[in-house]
Parts: sequence; structure tokens; C-alpha cells
Amino acid sequence: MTLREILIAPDPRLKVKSEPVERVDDALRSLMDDMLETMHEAPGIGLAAVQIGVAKQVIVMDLAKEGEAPEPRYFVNPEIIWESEDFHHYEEGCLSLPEYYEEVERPAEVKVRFLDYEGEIRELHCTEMLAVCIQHEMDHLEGILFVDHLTRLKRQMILRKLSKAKKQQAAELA
Ligand code: GNR
Ligand code: NI
Repeated sequence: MTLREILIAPDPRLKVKSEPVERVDDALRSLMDDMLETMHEAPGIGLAAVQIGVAKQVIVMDLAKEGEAPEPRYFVNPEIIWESEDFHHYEEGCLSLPEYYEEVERPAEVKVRFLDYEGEIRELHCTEMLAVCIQHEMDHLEGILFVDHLTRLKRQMILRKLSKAKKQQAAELA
């Protein structure tokens, strides 16, 4: 397993639409293993492949709390097949937008169809944190970040600060 570098916004690679996976094979499982390790190390509760620069429809997730046994979940080619009419809001964060947290409104519950780690087709009714996280990750597959759900003012403020921080870091390394 290999730790991969997580892309930080603003980065054009985070805006790319991810392509469906043709086959769940050992190479893809190896990618998912790297993603899970990278996500745990960050630490985060979800990661989309595009966040490590791989524009494939692959998501890993682990909602187990600290000190609990890990509960890795893998979603390949996920599709939302149902969503609730009622919405919930939750203060979201993103490994690609470090240190920014804002409330986002989304359908409270969704039903998702996807391929699992073995390539088996599955359906899952997602509620609470699982519903928040799968929708946040599926946004990544469309090139959408949680700041894209905020007002333009808030989004630009966050992205400008991240851009400044990147330039400063580059200058320090030079
Ligand atoms: O680690 C993460 N925490 C989180 C908290 C609230 C809503 C969504 C998330 S996902 C995020 C990891 C991440 O950036 N996944 O794309
Ligand atoms: Ni994210």
C-alpha cells in the first residue's frame, strides 16, 4: 500500500469529471487500498479517487469513530437511485479544502447503487452521516466541491485564501 498525495483546491484536477470503471480487478483494488490508507492517515472519513488525481468513479469511506474497529466501505460507479424530499444541513469539511467548515444542505436520505470491493452490484439506503458523506463524495466525481454549494462570496473567500497559502508555500520552498 502506498500513501498518495491529496490535491488541495484550487486545482484544475479537482474539477475533472470522473469516468466510470470498466472492471473491478486487482489493479482497482490496489487503488482502493491506497485510497483507504491515505484517507485514514489524513485523517478523513471519505475520499474520492479524483482527490489523488485519478479521475475514476471510485470512493472509499470509513465512518467508524476513533478507537472503534475500522469499517471500510468501497463504492465503484455509484448512482443515486432515490433521494428524500426533506433536506438536512450539516457542517462539512473536505480534505481538499483544509481547515474550512461550512453548513451544506442536502437530501436527508439517499439510496445508492454501486459496485463493491469484489465488483458485486449493491444497493444501500443511506441516512445521517452516511447520506452526507456519500453525497459529498459523489459531488467530487462530478468535479464539485462543497464550496460550490455556498454563496459566491463565501466560495471565493475560501478559494482565495487557499490560493494565497499555496503561493506562500511555493515561495518558501523556492
Ligand atoms: O473527512 C471528511 N469529513 C467530512 C465531514 C463532513 C462532511 C463531509 C466530510 S468528507 C471529508 C473527507 C473528504 O474530503 N472527502 O471528499
Ligand atoms: Ni471532500
